[in-house]
Amino acid sequence: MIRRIDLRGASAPADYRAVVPRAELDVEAATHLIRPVVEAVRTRGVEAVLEYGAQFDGVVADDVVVPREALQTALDELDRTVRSALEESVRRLRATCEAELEHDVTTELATGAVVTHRKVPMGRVGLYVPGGLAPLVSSVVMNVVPAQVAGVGSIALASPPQKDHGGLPEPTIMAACALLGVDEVYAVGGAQAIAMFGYGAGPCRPVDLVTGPGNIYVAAAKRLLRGVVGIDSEAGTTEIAILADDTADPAYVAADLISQAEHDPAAASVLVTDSERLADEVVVELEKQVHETRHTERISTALGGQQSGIVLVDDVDQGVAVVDAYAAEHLEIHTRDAVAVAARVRNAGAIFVGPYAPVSLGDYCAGSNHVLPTAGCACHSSGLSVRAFLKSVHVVDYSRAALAEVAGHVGVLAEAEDLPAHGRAVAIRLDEQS
Ligand code: HSO
Ligand code: ZN
Repeated sequence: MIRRIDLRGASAPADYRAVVPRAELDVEAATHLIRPVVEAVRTRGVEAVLEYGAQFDGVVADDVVVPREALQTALDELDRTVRSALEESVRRLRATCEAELEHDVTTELATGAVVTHRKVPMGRVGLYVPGGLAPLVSSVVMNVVPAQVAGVGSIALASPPQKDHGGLPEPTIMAACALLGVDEVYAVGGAQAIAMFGYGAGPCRPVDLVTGPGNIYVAAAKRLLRGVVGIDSEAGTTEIAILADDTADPAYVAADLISQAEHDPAAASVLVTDSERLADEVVVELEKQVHETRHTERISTALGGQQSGIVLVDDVDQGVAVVDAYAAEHLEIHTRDAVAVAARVRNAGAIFVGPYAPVSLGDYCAGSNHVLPTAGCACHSSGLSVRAFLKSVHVVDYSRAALAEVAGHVGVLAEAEDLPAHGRAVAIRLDEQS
């Protein structure tokens, strides 16, 4: 059911990225498919958004706005245990967000020569929460909490309209919005939601930044819209990689591979191990556990897909090199000295250390964020955090004396670049009074 890739004994390939499992349909290919959607929303606005809602979500509607009363009603009707679990998730995430909140940094380079990096929240952001195969209520928390802690003033949220709910988003998603005080909510999904945020459409004004997870089409829309708006990272179809040695518990490893395969038939579950015995035991466990789950078909498809696999390596050192090349959205470490091994990994969206930190803890209640870079983007992008919602404005404040002190260097560099007017703009200030 899950393929094997044997890298043992092989002279190490120059680049493991070429040999690790990856999906056939990559984000770049998906951009070609959704370009017309983005273009239609840019030129025809909310009319196009509604048409795609009918086409992709099967919901015929004449408005994209979710009424505030519907949000409040959903909260009033929310199961009490779900509400308290959400509150715990919010509490833990808020604690880590507040701890990482960055403050202005002021440097005095000489007397009267001061540069400040002023941290300013984005003015307006668009947060995306997927509906798809599962209503990801937890993604409301993961998007909204860091935005609020950063101090973003205007927050809009979009989630796909649901046929079974009168064309509104999932009730738990609406309830979580009300719980967090987000009242600008749109029943819009997929690439059209990202385009609506980017260009503005009907009642939705354009935003400065779009964040949130989604499927490959959402990730592709973010790639196309980058530049028109800021984006957090390409958080597309979910992935888990597990680096394990012979000390790992095969039942835990299998359960965790299955947990992320549960998201999507295109989800990726990858085990990297130097223990053939563990690999065999994990396969036995997978076969047993997959049949005990609710979404057997979806999970089997994900595990059997070419994006998933068991990679056999000679030792943990080679394993670290392989997972670094793979740059997983989620990486679990089940080895001896897991803390030390985790410290050697550069590329991962989030690392889960040891047997008691499964990815699903991070999905809901660890206090970390589950909006993470996928498809190898973890080598250059980070998971969603307060920092994503802040900009740094450089504020330069020099006195005349401080300017005079460095004026000669400015003049020399201006001449070196054949831009004498640059030099003159400094000299003119000093000439007059000298
Ligand atoms: N594993 C997903 C997030 C999620 N899981 C939400 C359950 N609900 C991507 O990190
Ligand atoms: Zn998950």
